[in-house]
Amino acid sequence: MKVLFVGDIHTHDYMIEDIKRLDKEYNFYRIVCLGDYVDDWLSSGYDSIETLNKIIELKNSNKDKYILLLGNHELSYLGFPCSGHQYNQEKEIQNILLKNIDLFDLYYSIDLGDKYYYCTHAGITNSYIHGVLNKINEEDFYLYKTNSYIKNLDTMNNDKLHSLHLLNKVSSLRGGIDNYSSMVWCDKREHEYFSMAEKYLIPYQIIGHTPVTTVSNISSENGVLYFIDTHSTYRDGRNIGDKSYLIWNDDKFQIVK
Ligand SMILES: [Mn+2]
Repeated sequence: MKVLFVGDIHTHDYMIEDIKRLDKEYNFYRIVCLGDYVDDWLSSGYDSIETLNKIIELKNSNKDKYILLLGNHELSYLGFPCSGHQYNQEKEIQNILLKNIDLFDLYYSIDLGDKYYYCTHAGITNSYIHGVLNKINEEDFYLYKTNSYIKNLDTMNNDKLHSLHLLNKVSSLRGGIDNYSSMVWCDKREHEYFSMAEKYLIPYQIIGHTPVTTVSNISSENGVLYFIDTHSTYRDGRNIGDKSYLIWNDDKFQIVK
């Protein structure tokens, strides 16, 4: 089984060509896009619309193969604006997202080797589990104990438009005032801090959102967190990362271009 993981696209159309090229070469079982399709330092609202339409077209071409997750920049057009928000075309971007909301997910989980990996835009910390996911339904928490947060993730995903406020948790590392960040906002530094301090409740994850110079991971005794946003740029358009992709190739992870 082969799987492609795609980090933040941010209107970079060359990435959609990369996806098609790599799929011809590997014939992936799944292609998981980790969100943030819209908004870039140097792009316009029209670029966001174009990229969004292209990614939706891909999804519609094979709904099982393509997994589209939502990022904080999509949330920006669903009621929680963040930096980079393109006000001129905001209604049009919002309409595209609302019309196609069933094509998007908040998370995706997949069995790779003998490990169960959770993919989200920014990663799920223990703090977010304790602070939000375990509290959605206190009664269920006592009934289901350890796996209630997984059940609540699913509940959120099935009712996305009524769960968006639960994603609006932003720590000071990303300019917010909350004590921890949600799974579309969490900075890599929060994961580094917690993975050293305590065992992760969701120990295997694949994460975008924080730009990295190449696909990299934080591994600890109980798990591995992969960071794959290698395509984001500085404000002036210079690349931060090396534009590499993470793939699962039958029995192991590989980094490809
Ligand atoms: Mn992001």
